[in-house]
Amino acid sequence: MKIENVKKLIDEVAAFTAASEKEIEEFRIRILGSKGELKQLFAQFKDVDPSEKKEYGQVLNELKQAAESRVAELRAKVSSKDQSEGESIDLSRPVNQKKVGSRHPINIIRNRIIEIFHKIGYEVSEGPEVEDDWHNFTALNFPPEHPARDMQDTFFIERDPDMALRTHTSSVQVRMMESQTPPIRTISPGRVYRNEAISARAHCFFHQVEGLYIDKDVSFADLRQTLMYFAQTMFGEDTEIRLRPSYFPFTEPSAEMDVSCTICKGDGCNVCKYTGYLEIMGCGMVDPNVLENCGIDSKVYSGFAFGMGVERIAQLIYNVNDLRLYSENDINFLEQFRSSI
Ligand code: 2NL
Repeated sequence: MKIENVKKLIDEVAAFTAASEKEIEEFRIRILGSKGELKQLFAQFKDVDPSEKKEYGQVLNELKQAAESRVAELRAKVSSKDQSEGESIDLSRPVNQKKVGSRHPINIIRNRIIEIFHKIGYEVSEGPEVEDDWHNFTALNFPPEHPARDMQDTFFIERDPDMALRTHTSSVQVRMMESQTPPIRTISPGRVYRNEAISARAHCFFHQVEGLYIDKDVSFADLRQTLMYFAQTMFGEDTEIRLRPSYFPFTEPSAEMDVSCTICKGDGCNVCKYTGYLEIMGCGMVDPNVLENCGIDSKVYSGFAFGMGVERIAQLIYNVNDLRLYSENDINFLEQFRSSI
């Protein structure tokens, strides 16, 4: 073996690079292993010309050192690379969060209304959206020629003119009165339908919550107090209410309830049209005819009822100025509403 060749091998060892532990180990075995090149070169030592023995011995030792330090160097490089890859994971970074949906504003407000009445003993009742004439109109004292019975106002079912999409959830309360004996305290939330052209202020469906309380000696004062509790819980303790005479076929006397304006607190602004008040629901004492129609003795029992549009309440709480937003599934609109209920 020529000394030149050993020197070439040293250069080769110095230039060797590897990216993995496996490659480094193969290299180590090739040069430094028990059957490796260094071993073979040492074995040839005895055949070297005595004049060259000293230099030959030196270059072999050089080769051994060069190979050992190159292996050590490369190992350090590979393991530090592994480590730095570990460090590049930022453990404090938040995980990709699953997007949690938000409740629909109509749902949030409906649930709040239900909760407020639940606290004073009202239970939730539900019923069909496709209703017969009796439960939607006749039992509720609608005269035969009442305009609500007109095709212009109500969606009738073509196959069966006795059936229509309910125009209010009073139909649910008729069912409650027919099937239960007083005292009855019930709240009926649900979707109702009216045959209207769709605009910012009108829609062909909306959501109602109606309430009904039937017992002995229920008075208009009880109605007023119940609605005051509702208004102050919903809109704030300093809210004032106002009852104005009105008319519904199913209540007598009937009234509209206004609350002091949630924006200007009664001073006058463009939301309340400078009246200081906002109309939020209709109410009244249940007409004795309605009680009798539902099998309740009107000489023993009396009651009050009220009905409100959920969209209207939501409009006041959230300042929504276009009813269509509630049913267009616009994600930018819907994502603004966060609620625990
Ligand atoms: C409104 C007005 C109202 C009722 C609903 C009712 C139910 C029965 C008997 C008598 Cl079973 N009345 N409900 C009473 C007065 C008004 O709703 O403007 N709703 C959006």
